[in-house]
Amino acid sequence: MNPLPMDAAKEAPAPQGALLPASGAGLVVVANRLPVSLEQSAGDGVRRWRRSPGGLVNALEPFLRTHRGAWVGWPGTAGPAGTPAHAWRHEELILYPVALSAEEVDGFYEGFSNATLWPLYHDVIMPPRYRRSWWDAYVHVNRRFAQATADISAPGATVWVQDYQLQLVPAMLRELRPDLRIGFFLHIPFPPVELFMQVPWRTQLVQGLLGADLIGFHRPGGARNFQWLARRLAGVRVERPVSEVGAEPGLLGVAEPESGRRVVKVGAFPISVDAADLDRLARRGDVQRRAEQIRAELGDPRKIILGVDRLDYTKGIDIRLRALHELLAEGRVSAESTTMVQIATPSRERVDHYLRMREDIERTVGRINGEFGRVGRPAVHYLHTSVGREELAALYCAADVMLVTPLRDGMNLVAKEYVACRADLRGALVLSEFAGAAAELTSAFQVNPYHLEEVKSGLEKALDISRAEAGRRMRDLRAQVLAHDVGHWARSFLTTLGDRTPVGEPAARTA
Ligand code: ADQ
Repeated sequence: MNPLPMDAAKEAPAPQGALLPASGAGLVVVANRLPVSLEQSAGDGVRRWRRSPGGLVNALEPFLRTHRGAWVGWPGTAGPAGTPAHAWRHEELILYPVALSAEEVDGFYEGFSNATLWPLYHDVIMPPRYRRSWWDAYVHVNRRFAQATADISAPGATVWVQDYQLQLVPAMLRELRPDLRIGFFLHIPFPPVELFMQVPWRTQLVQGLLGADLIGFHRPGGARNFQWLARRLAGVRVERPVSEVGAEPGLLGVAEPESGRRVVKVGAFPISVDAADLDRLARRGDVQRRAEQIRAELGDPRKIILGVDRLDYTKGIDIRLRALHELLAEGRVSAESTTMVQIATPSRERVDHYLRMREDIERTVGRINGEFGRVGRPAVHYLHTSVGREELAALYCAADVMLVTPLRDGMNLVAKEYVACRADLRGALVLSEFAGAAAELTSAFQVNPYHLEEVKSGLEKALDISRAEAGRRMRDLRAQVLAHDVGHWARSFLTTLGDRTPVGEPAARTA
């Protein structure tokens, strides 16, 4: 048995079993977080590691299982610096923790990842902060992730690095293990080139990503921005531009001292949800009954509006509240017949402007309820909490209008989850055109979140939609989401990564 290298080991039962196959893992997912979280059992009060619910781990599970898979990541609690990592098994997954000290969490995670890259990549909605000490922590922690991955990967293994926290890992890993096949996927938007050019360490970031064999983005626009920057900052040749619709990956020729030239593919792979699973869940009798109960608990309003988000300034929660407030004030929506529920998962609570944003949102909710609620009947129900999968599906089923208004979002899975849960073809989706999902969910009521009147009229139309129009729109949305689920996303990324057709020769056609 191997100990957990974190403080958490004191409170969680030690993980069981060992461990990595002697020859190493054949498929390694590298992500900032391990796909488990520490939860306290209501029964015996002991804290245990539980698999985090989530599309990513579910989607990758079949691949991980058939390829001696492992997952490298931070367990989410700060521990002593430099503790040696030990692989451990959780259910069917081999997990390889990278321990981060409190200072590393500050500099790498809360600093460079969440106060520099996150706002920069979301169109500088908040000003990014550029601090040298944060950058140093980012380099250092990326190197630790690269080393951990190099240690556990079998010869010739496939490695899939996830997201903005780990953009230097591909090049660091290639240096340590040139035999590996390395993919990288960015879950957030890739910014316009003018914004990216602000970063003092822009060349290092681009070179870090260029260590991959395949770099994936949600949208072709992000992939094209990256190609431009790679040419400009790293001098690589664009051998095939990313196409407008993103059907075929673009190709970059990177000069290498030994081999002469290495080809890096760059493409768009829009992520999705486990649509069939959600569809099944939402049809279950207990979930349907819970949806009815939610309606009753809300006082059987004629219309329920729902928002579900991590509490983040990119999500535009304030905008939707302002839109509702004005519609109520103008008498275009009545608090007697319409109720809004906003579920906001606590997020990044140690970062200053997240705290301020939370206070602003709560003040606005208070104001709306003060003006339009009555005893036992608030106009907005606001819950600062995370809810379980069944409860979330029931909320989706109960909601007449799903309001998704980010100022910028890589994809936005909530919009797709709502659609996957509406087998009854009822309900309407109001969706920001600045969410990656807008490119696929064209039958939603699309709105510009910077244009308050447009958000208001989108919401009004969605509230007043006829049964026939709702059915027509939802049928279109569901056709898209059910056919392009998260399994499709993972398969297409891994197939493109594994395809070693020499460049210049056509790839084998698939049926
Ligand atoms: P996020 O910014 O976290 O993801 P999103 O895509 O909406 O945003 O995913 C959030 C997930 O958390 C959804 O599965 C949702 O159901 C769940 N969730 C949110 N609030 C919840 C609550 N209160 N209780 C329970 N569950 C809740 C990042 C990018 C996105 C991109 C994804 C995937 O910012 O743009 O779509 O990664 O690539």
